[in-house]
Amino acid sequence: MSDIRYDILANDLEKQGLNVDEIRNNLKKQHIETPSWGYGNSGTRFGVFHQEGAARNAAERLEDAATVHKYTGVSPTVALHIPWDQTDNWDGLQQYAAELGIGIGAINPNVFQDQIYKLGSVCNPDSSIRRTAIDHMLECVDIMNITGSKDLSLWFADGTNFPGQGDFRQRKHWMEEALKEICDALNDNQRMLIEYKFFEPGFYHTDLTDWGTAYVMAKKLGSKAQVLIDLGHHPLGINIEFIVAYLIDENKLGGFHFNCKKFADDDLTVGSINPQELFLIYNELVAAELDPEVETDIAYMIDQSHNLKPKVEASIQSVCNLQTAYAKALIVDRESLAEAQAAGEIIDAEQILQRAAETDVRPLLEQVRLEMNLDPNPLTAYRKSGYFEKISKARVGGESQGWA
Ligand code: PSV
Ligand code: MN
Repeated sequence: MSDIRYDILANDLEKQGLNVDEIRNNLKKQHIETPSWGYGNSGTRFGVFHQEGAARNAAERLEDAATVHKYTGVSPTVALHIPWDQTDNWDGLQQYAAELGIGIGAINPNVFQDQIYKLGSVCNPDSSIRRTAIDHMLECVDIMNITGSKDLSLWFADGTNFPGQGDFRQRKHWMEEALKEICDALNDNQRMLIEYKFFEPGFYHTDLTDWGTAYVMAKKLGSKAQVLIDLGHHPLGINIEFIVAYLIDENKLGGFHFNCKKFADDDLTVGSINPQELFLIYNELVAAELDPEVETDIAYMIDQSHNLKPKVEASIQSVCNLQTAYAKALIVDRESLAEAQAAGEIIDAEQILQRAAETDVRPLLEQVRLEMNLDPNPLTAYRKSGYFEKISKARVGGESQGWA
């Protein structure tokens, strides 16, 4: 039986000519990958705040990811970071994930934390360090072959901090050579996602500084390489939704790392400060998804470490924010929008987007969750479940694998 609030909303959407059954189906098919590093202790460059119940190893991180999926129903995979999630038994870890009802998603090499990477990884002036970095990424491809992962998600801290420190063109060539070698090791069902970052830890320049530099690499490498947009890695004024549309049109948008550019990196909850921006990003994604001429294969992943909020709760909250943005984008009256755009009716076009953005989609999401046999309110259900109390008691002491 449906809620009266849902009936009123569905009725209103049908009147706009929208197909509500299809919208609910799309919402059920949404897939948001959570990061293993969002469940263990982590921090900023200034310090790490340890949390009660934080996952100490890869197996515990899988348990937390499975819990987030249990309450949201749309986060069936978890991304791993190597060596933070290193194990000598990949088959066993893969099997444990399956037992928990989730899968292992993107593999993220780590070529930024070891002491040897002080002056960079694949653009390091020392060829033996460049080799070590490439070998680590090739080892990650071997891991992908065991875990069945499709995406190798690459982020490089490479850059310089001082004028004259490096030769830009030389470094570009080193980057190209490294990416080519890794790309060649991928099979036809695998791809590399190239992340860019505007600044940090290189504050003078970064070797992959924006979507353009990542795009050039992906274009040269061919169909196995695409660009990954991490929302946190942009200058504040940038129009991310435009980048989304542009890369989709070039068939080069491969993935997302959701967080927020206000924080410049991984730790601010997606959609918490600027839900309108997130809606406009999803508006472009849905426009492409509904366009029969466009083919997309985008990995939607969260990249947040949650160093202040309780981790599982913050992950559930983030997934729910992404469901809200997607739902709002799905209810945009696209026919009327196209008409208003063609007629140059700016106010009407903007109002059409606003109508969707201002709609309270909670009854729609609650209905979808009920149909998926889930509690309509994932966060409340999780809080009542006793999971946090259980992990707080169980995860005391012992070795911690990972960042901190
Ligand atoms: C780097 O800032 C980044 O966005 C990359 O995706 C890393 O793999 C991730 O954060 C975790 O530190
Ligand atoms: Mn990222």
